[in-house]
Amino acid sequence: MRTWLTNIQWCAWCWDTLIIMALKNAFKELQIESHKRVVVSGVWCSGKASQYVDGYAAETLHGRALPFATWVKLARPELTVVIMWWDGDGYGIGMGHFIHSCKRNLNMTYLVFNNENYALTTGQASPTTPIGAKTKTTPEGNTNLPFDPIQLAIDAWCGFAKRADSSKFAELKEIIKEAILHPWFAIIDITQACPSFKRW
Ligand SMILES: Cc1ncc(C[n+]2csc(CCOP(=O)(O)OP(=O)(O)O)c2C)c(N)n1
Ligand code: SF4
Ligand SMILES: [Mg+2]
Repeated sequence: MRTWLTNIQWCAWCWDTLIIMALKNAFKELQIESHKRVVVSGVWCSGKASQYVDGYAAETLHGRALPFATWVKLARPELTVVIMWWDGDGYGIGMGHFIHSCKRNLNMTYLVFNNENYALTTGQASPTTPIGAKTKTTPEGNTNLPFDPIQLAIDAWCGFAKRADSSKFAELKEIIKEAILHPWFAIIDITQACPSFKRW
């Protein structure tokens, strides 16, 4: 029997799967049925993440998931809108949209899968790569200070900003539920292991 898990195209040991499972369980426990929710993703290790969750889904362009989701929320305010973005996607090319979405504070939930590198393109430094980390673009160690997305979100008047860890499944699921129930824009920056390229 094929299930959503057998269709997943990430590395077998990727922790992205845990985040998807936490989101699916959060939807179930909050009784948000598939026709009442939209999951919007950008481009990253697998833009297919939005396709691994039942319901309306959109796989958009790199860095452009937030404007797409904003349009969906304005057109259909009764729907629960969850955006899945990645550190390169959301804090790099999509950074401007991130700040303005915090300021606009529409009722949407923004999950950032933060693996501290550009994994799809095989391991370059991202805006959250720590100082000293060796990547393909920083072979002698990263010399740029990483962004603190939570501090940035708070400074931009985001309604809800929390950090979570994909290895703490139950806690992550509860934070996702809290974020979905929050009436304003809610961001969760989720620490995510990427065994293939994050080696620090
Ligand atoms: C406009 C545009 N620029 C560049 C790319 C190439 N590209 C694809 S994924 C990616 C970065 C992925 O990093 P991240 O968003 O952190 O996701 P991860 O793969 O780490 O999960 C880049 C630069 C693209 N697809 N579109
Ligand atoms: S490269 Fe990293 S983030 Fe991408 S699927 Fe593999 S383990 Fe996951
Ligand atoms: Mg990344």
